[in-house]
Amino acid sequence: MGSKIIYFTINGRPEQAEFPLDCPAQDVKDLFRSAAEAGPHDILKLYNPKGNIINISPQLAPNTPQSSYKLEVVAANCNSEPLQSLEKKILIEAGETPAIVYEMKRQVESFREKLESVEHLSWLGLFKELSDATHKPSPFYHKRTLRKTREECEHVRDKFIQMSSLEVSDEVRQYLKTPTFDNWQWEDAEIMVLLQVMYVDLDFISTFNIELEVLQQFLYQVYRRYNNIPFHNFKHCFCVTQMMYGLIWLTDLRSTMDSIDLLTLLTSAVCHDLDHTGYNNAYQINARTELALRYNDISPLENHHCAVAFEILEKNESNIFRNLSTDQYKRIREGIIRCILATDMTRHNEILNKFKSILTVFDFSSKDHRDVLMMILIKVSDISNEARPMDVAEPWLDCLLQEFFNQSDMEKLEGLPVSPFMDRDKVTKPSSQTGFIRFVLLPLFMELASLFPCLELHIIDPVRKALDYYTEMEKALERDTLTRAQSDKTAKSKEPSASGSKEPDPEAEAESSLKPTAV
Ligand code: BYE
Ligand code: ZN
Repeated sequence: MGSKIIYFTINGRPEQAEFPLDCPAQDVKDLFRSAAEAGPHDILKLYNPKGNIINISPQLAPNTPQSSYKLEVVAANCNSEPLQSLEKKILIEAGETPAIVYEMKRQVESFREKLESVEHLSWLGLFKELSDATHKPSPFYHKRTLRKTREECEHVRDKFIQMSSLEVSDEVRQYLKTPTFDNWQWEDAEIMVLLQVMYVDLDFISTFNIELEVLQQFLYQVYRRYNNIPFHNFKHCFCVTQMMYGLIWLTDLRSTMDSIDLLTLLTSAVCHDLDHTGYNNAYQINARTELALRYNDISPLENHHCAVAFEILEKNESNIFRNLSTDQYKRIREGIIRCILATDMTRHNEILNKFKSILTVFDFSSKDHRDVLMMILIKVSDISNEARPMDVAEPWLDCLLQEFFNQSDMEKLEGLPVSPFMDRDKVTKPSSQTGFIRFVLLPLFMELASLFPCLELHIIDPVRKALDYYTEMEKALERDTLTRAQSDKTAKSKEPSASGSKEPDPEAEAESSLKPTAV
């Protein structure tokens, strides 16, 4: 039988471990324990390059020195002072330490660990990776890392300008019109070129007399004002815009709507999440943020995205509408505001019901009807990840849950209400997604497909596949939880005083990748 080599670093020092493929689990753990020079009561944490904690087990995926794991030791016996003296007092009075004190100690310990290890809480100044002498904790740490730096922006802008003079192939131009497009293959500067291609290929440049430098400046300002957050970032902006672009071609919207409507749709998609900070409206309102205050709790985020859009469009050098007539500009501004405000999911039923009520008599010559359709189109594009191929869609769900979990962590820390669907202790990938697809996505998509039957194939079928996929994953997860509970029971009955080994059963690890990513 062969052996396996695992590359990892400990305190920045590269190490490699070799063990036979049939090595017992305990031996593998001991191997890492000695590499870390850790004591028997220390806790070992192994991270993959993505920053997720992974199990130390014989099933560890082999890696290369370039994708090495990171091993960390956490001393287990650094109890907090007040608890220790409390424990002593109780010990004197009660004779033995009650279980509840142990439980309390465990909770304090796990909370401390979280404060020290969760990067997005690093502005608290407790984050391990930053707690060297050079790092000055600041309450603005989060604000500083949220925004893109000037260097980053200018680098991407220069690359974009350089690339935009190159010809984009017909093959890519066609691929860009389909919902199967894979956003993960393209870097930000390339994405900006692709956005430019969309404006060109819909003939907006000639129809509205848009100068190429103005379009480029506009796209650059948009890029700059999407923040570095897990989900509502520039790549999300691109995906939503690209889905809108795909829908325009698939439904042959150019034959039923005028260019102003199409320009409104595409530009609304581009701008619809500008300067999102990763915290939703409920948070804005509960935390009484500046945005909630400014917009009186009425769609604070969407109002802000829209205001930032027109801040960019107010500048002559980035105003792609600067050659439009006053009337045209008025119409497009009204349309963009309507579309972006329609992306507030608390208005979902209101908008869907309005669409349903006009569907049977839908008339493209009615402005009211077209306005509702445009709101539906941006809503569909906005939440359409699951209409994409599985390997494109699934990472987006990980990103979304990570952003949600970051928010709920902050809410817990600030004592604000926590939405159950954002709570990492309550939500799993499949449980959240099956409900969402059944009750939100499919009902919405099916109404649109009843107006445009060709969409059945392009967006409904993949969503149905995704539902099957997550339903299977949910079942597997349930089985996994059951076996885990059973093997826990047998382990306890075999060895009543088994101490310490809290690591999960390595046999259950095969399925553990189905659980939501630990963040
Ligand atoms: C929505 C609202 C705000 C931000 F947890 C994002 F189950 C979304 F609710 N989107 N966009 C795409 C989604 C998706 N929400 C969900 N699934 C998506 O695919 C469900 C969520 C994971 C949860 Cl609706
Ligand atoms: Zn969005």
